[in-house]
Amino acid sequence: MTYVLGYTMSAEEKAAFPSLNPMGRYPVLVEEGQPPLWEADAIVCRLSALTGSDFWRTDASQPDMVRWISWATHHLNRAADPVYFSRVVMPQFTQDRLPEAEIAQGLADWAALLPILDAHLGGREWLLGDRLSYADFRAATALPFASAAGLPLDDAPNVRRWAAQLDRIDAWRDPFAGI
Ligand SMILES: N[C@@H](CCC(=O)N[C@@H](CS)C(=O)NCC(=O)O)C(=O)O
Repeated sequence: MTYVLGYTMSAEEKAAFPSLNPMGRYPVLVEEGQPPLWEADAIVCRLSALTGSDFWRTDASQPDMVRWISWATHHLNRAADPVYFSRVVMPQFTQDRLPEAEIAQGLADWAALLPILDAHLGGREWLLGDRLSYADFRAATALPFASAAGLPLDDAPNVRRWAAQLDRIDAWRDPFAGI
């Protein structure tokens, strides 16, 4: 049996976690006869192979996909993180906020990076062309929270169009439906 441990874990599953993931984090993919697989990107890669999907590309577009995953992880999402964390997450449990300089740096980086994404999406339906891939999900990680976090999209019409496209995917728009 194959299953992904995540937000719906029982207390018993959580208690077993240290042996499944030395990071103590989820998700973790558990497959019979295989060591537990942790890190979301690796899990998507494996699930895509198991289901015969090209959501994780294995063809000539694979380097392009990895490029956007890497760029989003190391640049765009890193810029958005402190802004989102301080303005959306922290208010839910504390009066504290991240230092204003950290927010300002995140916003400046976001403003500098977003045009790169917007230019690439001009004339392309998805990041890799005409079909959705995991790169779209990774690069769009901050978009569902952009408005609440005050991450501007005003000068990025292609990004807004692409975000609206993603929102038409049920599992993207409401990932916790039914949980
Ligand atoms: N780089 C890891 C991040 C994993 C991670 O930070 N997961 C969060 C949930 S999204 C977590 O387990 N946090 C600890 C907790 O909530 O107890 C990945 O991509 O899987």
